[in-house]
Amino acid sequence: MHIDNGLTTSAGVARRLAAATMLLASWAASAAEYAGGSTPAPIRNPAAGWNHLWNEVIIDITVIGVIFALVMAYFLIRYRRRPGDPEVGNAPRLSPAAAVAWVVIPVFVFLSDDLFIAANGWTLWNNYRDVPADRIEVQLESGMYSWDYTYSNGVRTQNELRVPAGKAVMLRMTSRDTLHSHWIPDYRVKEDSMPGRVTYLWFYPDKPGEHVVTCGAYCGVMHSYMAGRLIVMPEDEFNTWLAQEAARQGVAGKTT
Ligand SMILES: [Cu+2]
Repeated sequence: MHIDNGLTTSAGVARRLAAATMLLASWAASAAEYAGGSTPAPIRNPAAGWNHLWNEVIIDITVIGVIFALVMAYFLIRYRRRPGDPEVGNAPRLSPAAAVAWVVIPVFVFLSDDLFIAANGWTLWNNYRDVPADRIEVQLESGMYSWDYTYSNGVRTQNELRVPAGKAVMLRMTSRDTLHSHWIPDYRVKEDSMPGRVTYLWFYPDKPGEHVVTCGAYCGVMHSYMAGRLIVMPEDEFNTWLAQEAARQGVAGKTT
């Protein structure tokens, strides 16, 4: 029985080409839509991507390491020198083609794996730099030795960053003295803050909880004490807290 798999007849090929063209067009359309920001894109959480890539690398080097160790151990035993063996071995010489293949094929296999990991790293890096449009922004000024946050309504906190759960948070950072690095290990984000420049980082606090903020760049003798807390609160609790703080600090209604 003849089965038309779309590759044997010219009509089939044309049909496939048309389908591929439509697919490309729909990709282009969705990419343009995403760039235009008309549809909220799903959150590509850098922390999740980081964990995923980390596991991938660990599995990779473990599998490769174990296989190589086992093969090497087997060869060591199998081809060990026995009493009476000649000083110099007499293994058959490889043909030039076989010699080239022994170099090219393994290089290709391992480079493909490296390139695969590198491509994933590139994608992840882009997630780190691409802040979701639906976010809250907090300004941060670092100094020896504290983290000073300012919310958009003017509320200020020191060494305590409160954010609502389920919303991307972006920090716009600078420094009043020297180089610091705002590090939230649980969210796998760390970015330098420095005088005369504004840098940023973002993270996605998906559920309420408390996390450590610390400084990731040596900034002076008290560097190791430069720690703070990140408190992720349910959104309504956060809004209540922010309003109360605004009233307490006398900044209600003021925007920065
Ligand atoms: Cu510091």
